[in-house]
Amino acid sequence: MAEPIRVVITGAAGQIAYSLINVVARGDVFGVKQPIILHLLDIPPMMGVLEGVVMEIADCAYPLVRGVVPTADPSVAFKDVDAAFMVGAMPRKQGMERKDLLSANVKIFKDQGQALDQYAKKSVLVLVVGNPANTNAFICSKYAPSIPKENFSAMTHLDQNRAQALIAHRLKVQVDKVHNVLIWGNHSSTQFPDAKWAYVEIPDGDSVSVSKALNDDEWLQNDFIKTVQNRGAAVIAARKMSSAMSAAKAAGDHMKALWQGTPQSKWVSLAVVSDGSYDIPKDIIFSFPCVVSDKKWSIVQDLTIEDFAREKLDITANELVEEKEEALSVCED
Ligand code: NAX
Repeated sequence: MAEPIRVVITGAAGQIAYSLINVVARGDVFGVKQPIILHLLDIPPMMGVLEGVVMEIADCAYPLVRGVVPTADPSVAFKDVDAAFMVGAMPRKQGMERKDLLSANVKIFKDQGQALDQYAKKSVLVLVVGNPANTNAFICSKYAPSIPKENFSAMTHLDQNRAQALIAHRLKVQVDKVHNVLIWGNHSSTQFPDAKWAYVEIPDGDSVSVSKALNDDEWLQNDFIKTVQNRGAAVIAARKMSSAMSAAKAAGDHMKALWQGTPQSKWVSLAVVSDGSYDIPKDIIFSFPCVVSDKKWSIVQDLTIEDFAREKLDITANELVEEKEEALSVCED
């Protein structure tokens, strides 16, 4: 058995963490041969609740969990961590736009970026889930200058899973037969869910493009995009709380892709620092199609961007540039 790795989950007393701890502790993310020490960070008023979560972790009798460190102290939470799930933030309430959340949450990510910089391993892989996720990841990275920018990413995998599931449902195929459905841009309603490069496995072992299999580009360019863009709001309207089980599953999927790599010819949507690919402004955290190997992601290159997609990429990139400016002004206050 390998030496245990240290994994921090922030917002550990919250609803996403309640599902995510199970995903991580079972071995779904780092592998069933990788023991872990769980660091659980929340704010002081939540320590009583966190105590109950720690009791439940013990009661789950997870063989891979070799230690649990519940704390409200970032210097303890981020000490020597190998992977960080940055979930802790104020969740979006019904009727609230993501922009309203920005000023409240960006400061949390400034402080936690500084704590990561000071206490975490330099190789730490940081996944930001708390909203506005892309911009929080930008701020977190900015305030952790000793950790490579490439180690920070934000989650659009939930949007990707939603898009993949929607297409599989429409095609009446099993969800894991659909591949390379992409999310470009911000984890917000400006995101661009893109099925142009997606394909579906067919029974004879071959594959066919989703566009051909569906034969309904009108749906792919309209209702499909809108349904994925607004799925988070639809879940809030129904549940009166934001997505939690599906967010935890997606956070596990995202970190697994980073940690274990992506299979041959399978792409994953990761919101990562832009290097100017596809004429996206440099330095914003933008969701691109990526492949991962040896814990390093690279952006899939040379996809043809037609006018329809160009317009959508520019809308979501512009929103991220604006969010970045707003976040910087909040942090510099
Ligand atoms: P909860 O309110 O259930 O839990 C958040 C937890 O974070 C609370 O226990 C709170 O005390 C804690 N917290 C607040 N400030 C903290 C700090 N400074 N340090 C450590 N912990 C702190 O929210 P939950 O439903 O778990 O959602 C968490 C975040 O995920 C929200 O920002 C939410 O908007 C975001 N989401 C992101 C998604 C994505 O796809 N990127 C989808 C799901 C979700 O909406």
